Amino acid sequence: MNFVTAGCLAGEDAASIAANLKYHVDYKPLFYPLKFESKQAYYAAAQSVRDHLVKRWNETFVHFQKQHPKHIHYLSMEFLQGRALTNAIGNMGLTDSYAQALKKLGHDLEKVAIQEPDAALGNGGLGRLASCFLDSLATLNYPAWGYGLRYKYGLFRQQITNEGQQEWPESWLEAGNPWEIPRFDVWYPIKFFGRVISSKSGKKKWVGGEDIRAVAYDLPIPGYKTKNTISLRLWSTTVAAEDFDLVSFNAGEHDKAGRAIYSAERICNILYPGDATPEGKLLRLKQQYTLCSASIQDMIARFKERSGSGFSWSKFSSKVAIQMNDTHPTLCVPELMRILVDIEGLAWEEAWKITQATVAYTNHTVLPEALEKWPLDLMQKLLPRHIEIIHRIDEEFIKTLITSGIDKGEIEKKILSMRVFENVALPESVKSSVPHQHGKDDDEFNPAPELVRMANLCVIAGHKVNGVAAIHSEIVKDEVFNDFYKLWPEKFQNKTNGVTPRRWMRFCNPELSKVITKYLGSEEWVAKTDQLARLKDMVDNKELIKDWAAAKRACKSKLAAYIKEQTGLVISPDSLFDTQASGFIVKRIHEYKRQLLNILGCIYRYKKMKEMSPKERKAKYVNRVTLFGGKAFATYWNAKRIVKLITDVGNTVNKDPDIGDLMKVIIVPDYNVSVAEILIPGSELSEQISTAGMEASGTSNMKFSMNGAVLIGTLDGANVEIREEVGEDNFFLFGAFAHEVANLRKERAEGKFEPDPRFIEAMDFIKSGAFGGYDYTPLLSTLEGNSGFGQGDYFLVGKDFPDYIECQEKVDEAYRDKERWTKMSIMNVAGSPKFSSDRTIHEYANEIWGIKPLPVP
Ligand code: NBG
Repeated sequence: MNFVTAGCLAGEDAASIAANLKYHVDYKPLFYPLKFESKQAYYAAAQSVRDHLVKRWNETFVHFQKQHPKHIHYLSMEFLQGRALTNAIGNMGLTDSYAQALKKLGHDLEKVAIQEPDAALGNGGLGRLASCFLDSLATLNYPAWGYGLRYKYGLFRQQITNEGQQEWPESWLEAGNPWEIPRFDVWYPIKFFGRVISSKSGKKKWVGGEDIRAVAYDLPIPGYKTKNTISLRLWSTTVAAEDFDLVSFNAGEHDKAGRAIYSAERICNILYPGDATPEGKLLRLKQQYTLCSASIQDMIARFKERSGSGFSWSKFSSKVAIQMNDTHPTLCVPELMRILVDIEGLAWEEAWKITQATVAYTNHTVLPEALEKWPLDLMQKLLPRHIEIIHRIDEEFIKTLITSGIDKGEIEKKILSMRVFENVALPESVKSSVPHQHGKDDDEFNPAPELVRMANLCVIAGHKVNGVAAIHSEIVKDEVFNDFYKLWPEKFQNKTNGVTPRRWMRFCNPELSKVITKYLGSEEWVAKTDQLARLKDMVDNKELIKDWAAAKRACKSKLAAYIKEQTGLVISPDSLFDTQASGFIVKRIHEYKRQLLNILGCIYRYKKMKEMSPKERKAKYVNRVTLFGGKAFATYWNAKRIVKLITDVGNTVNKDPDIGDLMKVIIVPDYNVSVAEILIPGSELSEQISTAGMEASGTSNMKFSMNGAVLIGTLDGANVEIREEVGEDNFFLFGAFAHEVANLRKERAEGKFEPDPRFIEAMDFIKSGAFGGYDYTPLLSTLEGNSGFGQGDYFLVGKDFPDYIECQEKVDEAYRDKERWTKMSIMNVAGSPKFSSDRTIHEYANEIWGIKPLPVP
């Protein structure tokens, strides 16, 4: 019997795929068997595609197993994968076959694909970057593993009502996840709490406490136009069967019987559980440790297996590289040390050498308040052996500093700011070498909390430290880690972020992709984005301009239809589509993205329009739809007030008969990867308006630009490099520069800053009740006087406001000239080659990880 034609194994042509789809419908039903609607078709398609993936995934594993190349292991608390179906068949070159096969069965691929829930195991840029990196790693044939946690609930589902935002749990696993391969054969023990015992020989052992298991779930990640298919391994937590308390259960104490199970399972309930309470902090630490411990045990097991008789620890770092995506996976460092020293019996010095040669750290934020610090007592309780190890790392580091030639008068200050611990007494062994110690030992010392600075540990242990855009990496060297930079300049690098052109151009924007392919002559640009630069020479080609504008318009119509479906609002595709949808408004630090500046600009504009005659309005402004996408952290009140303000402004403006199509203000609900895939291609102007120096890089700026949106932005993060690549004339620049910000804040705090009357006018308009009776005082007061973050208007909304609205007037002027605008759009795409994550990954591979491509034959 031929299994391919019988449909058990998938061939690659439409007929055998259709047979395979039928096979999955008939033999692996997930639904009531008499129905075959889009949902059932999606699950059948997903299982069928998975067959193809598993085949490639197995072949890749076998090849890597034999060749034993060096692998990168990318550890991240977040992976924002989005939907898998379109991406998987696109990368494997099976889109047409699947579309035809589904058609044979009465289905439309697009309608089937939107049945898939988003895998939203992340908050924003950091998690989406990790997912783009996996796509590039697979595409470029690099040996790699992604490691994360399998959260039961993704980032919450957002509903927008007249009250603003409401949150609902995102139960993405409710109907199962057809893409994952549960690996019940791959699990590792994870311990919490307990105590450390020493043997006579001084060997340490961590015993007692709570034992759980981390079980692997693998998601195959296919590369584009290659067989190579790597793994994203997500850990789920549970306990061994014997930990179910049968005796209690039978005695009717059901809660007690299940306590151990629930304690283990809740580790993977959600990403970033609230950490205001000690219980919340403990849970987050448990998550971080689970990720690190399970992943490292897994790497070591594989290293041993693949090394066979050639096994030697001296080869570990030539086979294993670990990237810590921000500080969340810092515990990799003491965990690797613990395993090497306590379990494998290596000497401290050798273990430290191996650890340092293995781990590297990426910093994703310059905001000091966002660098993680954990209470020492909590860590001590949860991870007693790791704290001993961290004490030793701290002590050795202080000794290094003392002998590093730092001026005697400076040394104490440097030690206190650079060591791993904060507010912790200095180790006995170094006390005599430090001239005068203020701190713990002074009687009058204020008992500040004892903390573990995760970022310092990362910098001390990592062999490389990188920022994520040129300007950010400079700030990392000059400010955030300046002392470390002076000590170890060779550790510091820049790796400007990138995004995958597969998901973010080719698959989400088939309309524009078709035009690009037509003019470049082939689809090679999808893997080799350098080709896009050739569009520069064609920018005056009238045919191209016409085709380009038509493609953009098709994307806008799609977006307009989506907005109508989601919000009931009708918008005209002839308007300028102006979007701010960058990541999520999480926690107070994200006020730096300044959605408030954008909405205040809308408010000012609306007020001016109302003051004009209809004729004047039409002459001065172009029709514009301002779109917002983003989620406010549930307990971050100011962010929620901003959402409410946008909603209120929309409710007033969108219904105003004087205004009509001149202005619409809309929040696109539940912004996530899939929504972005519609929103970004349909946008013409992208708001990248953070306070200069505060956005590490941004990645939506790259996605918008490579989909032909023109940026209005500050000189911040990757905006700086985007402007260089696309040309000054194709970027609307405004606002204070990063180097001016500190001084401007100082002036503001000293009361020397006189806000522009137009800014006051916009604020007063809100206060007048023009948008309803909601009390916006707490929000508006952050822009005035000394409140909020210590100084009034920390994010310089008032300072940048006049420049911003004047710049928006230039946007209007430019948009009136449709041909000029289209050329700017083309120049943005032509300037985007640098922002492919393929470029970023090559740089990491060559300059940090030392890995080489290994294509599966
Ligand atoms: C974010 C930055 C963005 C950057 C992404 C990816 C965190 C901590 N940082 O500017 O705010 O683009 O990381 O590097 O999420």
